[in-house]
Amino acid sequence: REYNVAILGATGAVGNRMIAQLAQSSIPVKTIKLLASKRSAGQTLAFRDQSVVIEEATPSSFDGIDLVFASAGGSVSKQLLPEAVKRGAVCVDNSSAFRMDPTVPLVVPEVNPNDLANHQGIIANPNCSTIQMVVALNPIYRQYGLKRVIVSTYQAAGGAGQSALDELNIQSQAILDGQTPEAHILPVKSAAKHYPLAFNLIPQIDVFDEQDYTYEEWKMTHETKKILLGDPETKALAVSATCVRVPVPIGHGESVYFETKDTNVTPAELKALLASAPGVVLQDDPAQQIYPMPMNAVGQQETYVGRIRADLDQPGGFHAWVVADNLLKGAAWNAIQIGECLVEQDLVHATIN
Ligand code: A2P
Ligand code: 11C
Repeated sequence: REYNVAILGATGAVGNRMIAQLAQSSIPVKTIKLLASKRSAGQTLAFRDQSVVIEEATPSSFDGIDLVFASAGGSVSKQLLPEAVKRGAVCVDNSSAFRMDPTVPLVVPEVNPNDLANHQGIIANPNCSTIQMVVALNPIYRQYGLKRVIVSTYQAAGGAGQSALDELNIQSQAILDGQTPEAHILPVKSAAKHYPLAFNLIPQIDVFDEQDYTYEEWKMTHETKKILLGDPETKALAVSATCVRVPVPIGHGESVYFETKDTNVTPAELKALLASAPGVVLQDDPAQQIYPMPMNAVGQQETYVGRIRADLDQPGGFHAWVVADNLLKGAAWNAIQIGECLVEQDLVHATIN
């Protein structure tokens, strides 16, 4: 079987990469439709050797479409994906709009591919910082059990979209030219205040909740629990996060502290486990200064793990450093990989509600 595929948000930082990842994937594509806002309609983008005219996304854009990959923001997904499902399409959505819906599987193919079987037309792609962390933690969780995770993130500008990437470049040049940089995008476009990211760190990603966590931090807690344990509210695993934007274009880094239930496990055993874990590349040789870095992860589909060491005081406590291309494994590649799983499991079909 071949599929009529649409990419919603095709002109964005993630959408662009969805086109490239789809082109290399095992998904048999019969036709491709590239959708964006009215602003981009009429422009062209390449899919393989084909030049495709971008169309404005409307409900009728999804007539005859089998499979949709969406990355045009939560409000566009909320408005258009139910329309696509009504027309018989299966949608993989990169926004946070549906992730906590109990009827929507939240999937990282290395971790919980079996959750796809119960989809009702929409599958959610997790947040980028959650994805790379669970790829690294899942083998440890399955083998040794996990009690607690405390993560501090070092998140690249590209996570906030093409406009944030562009602004980082402009600000960096302005500072090098001796000018005062302007800031309009970060930490949150709609917020009252904006701060330059160039030559700076911003400890705010997304808006704050009533407990003074940012929504990005909230997502890491609840998405990790839903993916690993099937319940976003479970107390069986403690997860807390501090998320920081750093002036790196692409590639999120994470300092992950975790406590295993089995307190006899050694760093050598964790390294051996991760060396053969799906989607993981172990880069851990302090003597040779081998460890993961964002610039080496750019353009790669894998999650890189290193700096594994035992906590000095807490039995069963460990530290690790986890890096991935947030726009690929954290977004476009994970979404296309979900598409490959849907095709392999013959799950690209309209649902009966
Ligand atoms: P456009 O380029 O036409 O604005 P990013 O995450 O890099 O900012 O990209 C956002 C993506 O979402 C872009 O492809 C953008 O298209 C698309 N988009 C924004 N608003 C809409 C909309 N109302 N309908 C369809 N696509 C949209
Ligand atoms: C960032 N993690 O780096 C965000 C981007 O929920 O999919 C992705 C937000 C999301 O800014």
